[in-house]
Amino acid sequence: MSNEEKSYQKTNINWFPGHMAKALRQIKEKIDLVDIVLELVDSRAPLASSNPVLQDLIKNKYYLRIFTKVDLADNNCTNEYKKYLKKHNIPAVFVDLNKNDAYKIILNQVQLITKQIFEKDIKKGLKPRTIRAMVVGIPNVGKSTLINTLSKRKSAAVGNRPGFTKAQQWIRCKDIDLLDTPGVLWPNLTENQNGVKLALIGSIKEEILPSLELANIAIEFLNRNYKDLLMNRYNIAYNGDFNEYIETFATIRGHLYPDGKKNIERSANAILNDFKNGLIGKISLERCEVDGWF
Ligand SMILES: Nc1nc2c(ncn2[C@@H]2O[C@H](COP(=O)(O)OP(=O)(O)O)[C@@H](O)[C@H]2O)c(=O)[nH]1
Ligand SMILES: [Mg+2]
Repeated sequence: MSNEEKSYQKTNINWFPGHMAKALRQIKEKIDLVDIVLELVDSRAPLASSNPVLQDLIKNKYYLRIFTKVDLADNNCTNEYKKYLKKHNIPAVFVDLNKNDAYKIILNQVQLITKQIFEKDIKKGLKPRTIRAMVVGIPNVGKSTLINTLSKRKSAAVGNRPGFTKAQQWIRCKDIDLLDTPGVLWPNLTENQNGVKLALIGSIKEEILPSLELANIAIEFLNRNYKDLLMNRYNIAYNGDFNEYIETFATIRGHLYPDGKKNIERSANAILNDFKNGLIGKISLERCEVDGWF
């Protein structure tokens, strides 16, 4: 373990688990090979899904934050983030990775940010080499989707490129080369109910809380902030009593055990799946510079 990791473990963080240390070590080992780090965060909870120590590690590297799943997030919240980032000159893009234009948006921004690296070559009339990037992020934010789609857009002839001794490490795409192992980071679970939010968006296993408790939190949050969406989806009035709500839900859905008893566990999971997959509507769990929303 490096001194840096040790100091992270000592000073910063008691939530810092071993696999996080490993991911950061891998990133550190490879960071010099790339021009830019692409960190994917979930637009529905961009703070909870970003990595708090990544910034320290990548210090002088070019860096782009990619807000994925913007199609699932609340447009009002997304616009607040956009405004904030613009005001503070922080490079970021907001994309639905299932849409084709996402890749153009990302590549354009990457080229813009890394332009300086290649300015000398361009001035000399040389063809600049391909940009090299590293994709990092917590589970389920879209790393594989991004990498798979970019690599499918590969141009037919990718020539031998000098400087790649270990060619197999790289996924060569049309306008960008990606390191083939995405850095899977571990989020900070203890602050600001991050763990609960990340369970709700599907980035960590729900076992952080029993599904009934998690569904209870989801319903109360939705009732507070997205009452109409909640009502539209299930058509059950929420009067503040979750047990009553989930029992009604189980009855309507026919979630029953063979003996006729209500299977409210199944109902809770149905709600959590709907939430995770965006079926209740465009919902954000965090707002920019607004506390107490979740
Ligand atoms: N709606 C939506 N779904 C996405 C988006 N990006 C990824 N997904 C889905 O999210 C899930 C996790 O994506 P994946 O690429 O496996 O995430 P990884 O764990 O970071 O590699 C998959 O079902 C993707 O289809 C997006 O921008 N919008
Ligand atoms: Mg993956």
